[in-house]
Amino acid sequence: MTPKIITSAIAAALLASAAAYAHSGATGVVKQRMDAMGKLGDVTKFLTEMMRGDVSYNAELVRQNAAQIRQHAGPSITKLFPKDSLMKPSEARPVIWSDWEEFEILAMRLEALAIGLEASAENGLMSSGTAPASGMMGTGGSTNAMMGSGGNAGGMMSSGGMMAGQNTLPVAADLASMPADGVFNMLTQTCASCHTKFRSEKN
Ligand code: HEC
Ligand SMILES: [Cu+2]
Repeated sequence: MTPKIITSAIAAALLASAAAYAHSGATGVVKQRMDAMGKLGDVTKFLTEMMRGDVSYNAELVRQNAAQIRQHAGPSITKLFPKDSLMKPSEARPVIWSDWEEFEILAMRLEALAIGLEASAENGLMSSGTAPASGMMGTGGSTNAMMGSGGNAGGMMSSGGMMAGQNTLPVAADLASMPADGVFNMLTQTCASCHTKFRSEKN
């Protein structure tokens, strides 16, 4: 190795340990939720690469990673935010507890979108041209049955689909008929919506 390569390897190692160190003071529920959010961050980064086509598309991997998000969403998020848990170095904002309903619905929305991503994984990417544009052509009748939301195909644009606000729950059957990257975009918007309002920007 040339000295330059050695130097950058060391720099990379230092950066990695600095990132870990930044939150090493966290304990208890704050540490638990930072670890859980960190896991969400890793999974989302991987899925972003796949949705962009940097990694070749693999429906099974999309399903597995979406399941990871599902397991860290909904009640798994809200239970890690007991009232007024703002111990350092938490970036949580007090508004979480004054606007708890909105916080909770964003956590549930993330869970619903993760389930929707699992259901839409087989549809592939919008850009691949193989995904159905919309409608009832999901791959396999098991999808709707699994999600327990049969006759709810009210159309993507109406209730809770692509065009709906962040504070509503999406309709499962709509998500199941969308291209996976469309669902994934809605999912990452939900991460961002929650962070914008409920996480401080101090880091
Ligand atoms: C319901 C609200 C909510 C949703 C949805 C949400 N987050 Fe968070 N996230 C937070 C809050 C609040 C914090 C700050 C927690 C703390 O520091 O105590 C946070 C912190 C983080 C952190 C920093 C963790 C650390 O070690 O400090 C990452 C990374 C993160 N979120 C990623 C994600 C990703 C990716 C998603 C979507 C897949 C997501 N989050 C969805 C509320 C949310
Ligand atoms: Cu942290």
